[in-house]
Amino acid sequence: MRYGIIFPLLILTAFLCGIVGLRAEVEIALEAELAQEIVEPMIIDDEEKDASDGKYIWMAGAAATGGGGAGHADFIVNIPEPGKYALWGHVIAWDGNSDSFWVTWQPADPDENAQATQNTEFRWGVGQGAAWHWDRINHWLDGGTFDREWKFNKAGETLLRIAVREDATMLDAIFVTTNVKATAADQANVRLPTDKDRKIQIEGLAVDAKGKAATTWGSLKRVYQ
Ligand SMILES: [Ca+2]
Ligand SMILES: [Ca+2]
Repeated sequence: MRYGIIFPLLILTAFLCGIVGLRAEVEIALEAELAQEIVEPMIIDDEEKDASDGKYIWMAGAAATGGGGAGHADFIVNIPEPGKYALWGHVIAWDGNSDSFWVTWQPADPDENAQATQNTEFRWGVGQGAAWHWDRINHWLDGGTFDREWKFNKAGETLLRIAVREDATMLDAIFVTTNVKATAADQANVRLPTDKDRKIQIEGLAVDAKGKAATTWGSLKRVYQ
């Protein structure tokens, strides 16, 4: 009789473990200032207090005024499994003149220069706030603002570009997750990069110190051609 109870319990345990295993999300924390390539007038800065690891990126400018439209940061994000992904940014956006970026993530998105095309599919309307806060990357369409998600058919290197739309919008860190359902930062389990995250971000790509960008771009092309 005892075995008659234990055996189903074992099966139930295995089943529950399976469910837990399936629900484990991919989570990658990136420092904005450790992007593989940062093109001016997007720059690394350290004047705004309380940024993760003391630094962030932006196109310097005054709040409440116009300006922007040039410069970007490129991140090679090595995703460990195919599937749908969401992005969160740790940001400061002072006001309505300093609260947007252009975002493309290839190969889910096309190789499109959103600064040139002004395609609203790639326009991120950044949640405003004068202190660092998390904001899920959305697209701010002419008909409304909706959370974005990206679908990748295979694991490997992907290319995330955050490009300046309005100056004075600040980006401190990025959180990558397969949890596309969470609409609030705490639900998404967001975190700022740890020392370990920064180490992975730097060393995970340091295959060839010379011409690192060329190496990674070359491999990106190979993976997705
Ligand atoms: Ca501005
Ligand atoms: Ca930072």
